[in-house]
Amino acid sequence: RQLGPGAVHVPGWLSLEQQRWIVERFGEWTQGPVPLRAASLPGGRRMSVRTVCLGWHWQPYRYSRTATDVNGQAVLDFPEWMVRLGKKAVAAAYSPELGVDESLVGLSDVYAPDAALVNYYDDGAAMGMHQDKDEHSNAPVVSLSIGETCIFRFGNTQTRTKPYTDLELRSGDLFVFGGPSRFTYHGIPKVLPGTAPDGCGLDRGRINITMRVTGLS
Ligand code: MD5
Ligand code: FE
Repeated sequence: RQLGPGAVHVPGWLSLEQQRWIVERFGEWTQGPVPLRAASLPGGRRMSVRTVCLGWHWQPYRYSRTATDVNGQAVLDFPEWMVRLGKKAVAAAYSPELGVDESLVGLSDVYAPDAALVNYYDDGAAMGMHQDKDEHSNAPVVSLSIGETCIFRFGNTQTRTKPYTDLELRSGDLFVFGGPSRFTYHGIPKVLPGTAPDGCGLDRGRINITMRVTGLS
């Protein structure tokens, strides 16, 4: 379950009940001040993934408190329950039983995410290979998946090409990316239509929540 140093996959970490509850919150977030939007890249192309943000609004290459590229509104606060869930996620992934490096064990107590990017993939959506380096912090990123299964491509820190490992992320899976793996190139080549499990709360598409520490104030 450790794909690289500090990159830990915990399949089935969320219960179906937790997944359904989060899908309900997702419905509220998308009806909040800033709607789901497909971000525009500097070249002018639009991403196929749509995102709603909590705490800080993300646009390619920067974070802000207001969605200046959408409607100028301030984003919703980062919820306290999600801070607690993030700490639990880091504790679950970085446990000595899983064989992670000593230096990562105990990180969960100080882990305090302040931004979440909530991505929605409909059938056909994908995300190209990239690094997450808009944060001014090297704290871990916590990733939670709900709904349809996707192919996740975990690459290397040097190039956006091979070598990489492809694996499936399923509804309820946790992934934590920290330590030496924090700046690994990664992407989502595809989502597998019709694979959402009964009872996860989502019929179509895939939700991914990433919790981050922006390092901003
Ligand atoms: C997703 N989201 O499934 C993925 C999960 C994004 C994004 O990539 O930027 O919104 S998070 C995967 C991730 C995050 C940080 C570091 C690494 C992977 N990594 O080092 O491989 O929508
Ligand atoms: Fe990413």
